[in-house]
Amino acid sequence: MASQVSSCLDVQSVPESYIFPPETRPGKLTVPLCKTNPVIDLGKAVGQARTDIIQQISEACQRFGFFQVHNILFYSITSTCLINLFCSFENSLKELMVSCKDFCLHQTNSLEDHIVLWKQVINHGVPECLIIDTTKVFNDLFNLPAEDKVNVPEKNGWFYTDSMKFSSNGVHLWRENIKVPCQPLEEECVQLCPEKPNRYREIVVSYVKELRKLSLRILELICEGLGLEGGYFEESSEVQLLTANYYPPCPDPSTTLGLLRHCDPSLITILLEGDVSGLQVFKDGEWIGVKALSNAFVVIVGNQLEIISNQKLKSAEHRAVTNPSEARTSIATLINPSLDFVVEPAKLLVNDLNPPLYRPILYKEFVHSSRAFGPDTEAIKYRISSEL
Ligand SMILES: O=C(O)CCC(=O)C(=O)O
Repeated sequence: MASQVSSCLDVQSVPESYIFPPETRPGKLTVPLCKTNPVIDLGKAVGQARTDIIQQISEACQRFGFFQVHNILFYSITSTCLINLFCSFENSLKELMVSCKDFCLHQTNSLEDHIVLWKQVINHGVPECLIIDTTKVFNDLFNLPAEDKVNVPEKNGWFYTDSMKFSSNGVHLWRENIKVPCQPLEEECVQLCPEKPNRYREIVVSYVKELRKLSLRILELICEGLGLEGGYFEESSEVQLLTANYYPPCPDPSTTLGLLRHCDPSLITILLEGDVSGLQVFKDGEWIGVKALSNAFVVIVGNQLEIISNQKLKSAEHRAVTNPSEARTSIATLINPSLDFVVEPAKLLVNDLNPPLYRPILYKEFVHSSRAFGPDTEAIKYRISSEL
């Protein structure tokens, strides 16, 4: 990515109002990286190799708690490929059931009890050129002069915030951000795109459509992995939101944060990390870095999925750190319920032995009772356990 510098944060040393107190700041710059996680080719999970692949998946999950996956669902539909599609689907399910075991707070011996927190997806079917174009369009947007990025929400529907607006107890985050509503993708929503950069509307509309398809496919796998009837998440996935972050190079990343620790208020989030790493996930009491991979997505379970699954799925606590040399742009699309949707544990997943851990709540209430979409997006995981 071209090195860009946000005018607001083009500084030689970190201004005091951006320095977090010692207990919140990232401190050490090198955290363990999840770079040794295996890449598993689900397309090979046929015939004799199938057992091997299942074995690799189990080992990966025991050792790393996550893995990267090839061939998740995307084959052209010829009669031969349909068979592959079926096998991949079945194995994707298995993978969803067993992955990220290490991240769960309450471990049990049953694989079915350990479900996905997050994992990276490659061979996801989103055209690479679209990923490149989308990244470029957001880089261009963040590089526009300040007056072109001005936020006029009532008129434009999108929310741009510069770094000065993000604060936690008076400390600013090292990022710029834009939030764009994108589903229901009606004409009105399309018209609400920023006018600049020129190709923004065309590219971002294509991108959110592709990402919606990918999200719904992954949700279908999760649905089946949970043992819920097909289409269970249809009603709870009506809304889609895009949020893009721009983190300029920072003179002292050990004292600053791009984004505070938080869990997503979504059902599911699909994050394009870009080519520059900066995402960290909290695992076993420490932060681990998620290595950025070109053309790969990180799938993050959000709070609503944690509630609906009655905590069989755990939302991942994550944050974004900065780095001294490269600007970083990340693009997340969140699938959310509509505001009037009542979020509650799925009836099929609760019984006398597994009582509901959350009371039903209107999504609107959830959003209002938490800083779900605020500039700080603080960890709201604890809030859903203690206050719902
Ligand atoms: O930039 C990142 O890697 C994380 C972004 C994120 O967590 C968010 O936008 O909610």
